[in-house]
Amino acid sequence: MRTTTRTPRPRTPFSRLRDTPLPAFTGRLHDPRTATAIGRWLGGALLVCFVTGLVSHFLQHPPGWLFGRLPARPVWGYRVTQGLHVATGTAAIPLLLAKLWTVYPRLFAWPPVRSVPHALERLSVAVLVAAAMLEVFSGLLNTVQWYPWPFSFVPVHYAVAYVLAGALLLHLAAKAPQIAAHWTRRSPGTLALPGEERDGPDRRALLAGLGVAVGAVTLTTAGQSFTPLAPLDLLAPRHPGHGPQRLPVNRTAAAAGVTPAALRGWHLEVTGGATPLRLTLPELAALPQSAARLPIACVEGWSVNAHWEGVRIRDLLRRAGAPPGSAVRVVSLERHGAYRVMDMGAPYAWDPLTLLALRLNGAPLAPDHGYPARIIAPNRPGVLQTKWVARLEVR
Ligand SMILES: Nc1nc2c(c(=O)[nH]1)N[C@H]1C(S)=C(S)[C@@H](COP(=O)(O)O)O[C@H]1N2
Ligand SMILES: [Mo]
Repeated sequence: MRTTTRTPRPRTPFSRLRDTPLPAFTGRLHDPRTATAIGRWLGGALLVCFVTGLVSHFLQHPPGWLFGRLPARPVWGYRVTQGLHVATGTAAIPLLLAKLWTVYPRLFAWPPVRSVPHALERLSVAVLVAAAMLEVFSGLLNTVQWYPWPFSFVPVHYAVAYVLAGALLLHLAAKAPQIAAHWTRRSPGTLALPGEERDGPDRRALLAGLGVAVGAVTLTTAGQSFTPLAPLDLLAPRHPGHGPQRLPVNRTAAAAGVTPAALRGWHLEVTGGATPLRLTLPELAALPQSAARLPIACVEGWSVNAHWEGVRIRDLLRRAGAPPGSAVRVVSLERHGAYRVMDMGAPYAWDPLTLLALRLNGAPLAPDHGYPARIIAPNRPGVLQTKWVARLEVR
């Protein structure tokens, strides 16, 4: 891009600013065709990210009417939707930066405001850019569990998603004629539209470079949830095989304050049914054991399949005299922490694959994986796979 620092200024109500120099942009790729070509990919990534984000939100925080209706199948459902959420959100970052580079000369358009509709359109673009930047970068920092802001991540990330979706729809409506005009590539022989470069080596190089950047970011991070790419997993915060018992850990026993002293005299209580239970670990291990191959799929984007063994929650519920179809509240012996208490609707609680797991990948649970007992259920976010379980309450 070549930039000069002075451009003649027409007389306008802003002529007080007449002598302020404005940059003039003669770079050939800041045109609507490039903006449209990049916008298509960015729009696709944001659409997938938005839909999978809604899935994640409703699985984690279901409203009352949905609570007992969430499906426990397919077992890998959340693994796929959350893997896509984090992968498309990550890919959106280079796409968004390239899109902003393409259009930023319009920041310096003169006059800055031509009419009331024009002012509103510029305002909506400001909201769009701010929401998009906040959304993708807060999501990126969440994947590394870094929260350098005073607000709580989940409600803000969720609310800004709607602001972004609304601003994006408005933007697409306002730009519909230009998008339609620039959707397809024009071959070198045909006439370019006003203000537009023909597709040539410049644009091809820019778009190819952007494709390489998106591909590189995706290939070096998607392995955290898509196991075939695990050998290329260089930039993701987690590697699927790294951790005790070949499973990553989000919160260690030490971080949760689950010490050997806290575990002394541990037993499981099942309350709220006709025949409340109180079981020691040897008593639990003597009950009929079941096995399940299920993933931990963390909301932060990593996921791994594992082999779990333990007692079916539904067997414990039956023994405790719980009415069929009841829901369960699971309480961890962890004292503080957002994931100490977890509610489970009937479709999960009575599913034959939902276990109070005692063993992982052929050995007793490591302390960091929830020893002596933890929940593992199909098609659920990792945050709800409660570790260090102390009590099940029939609801
Ligand atoms: N009691 C309790 N259970 C918990 C957590 C926690 O902080 N406390 N973290 C959850 C999260 S966010 C995830 S992703 C999984 C991870 O399980 P793992 O550490 O065994 O891989 O445990 C979940 N269970
Ligand atoms: Mo998690």
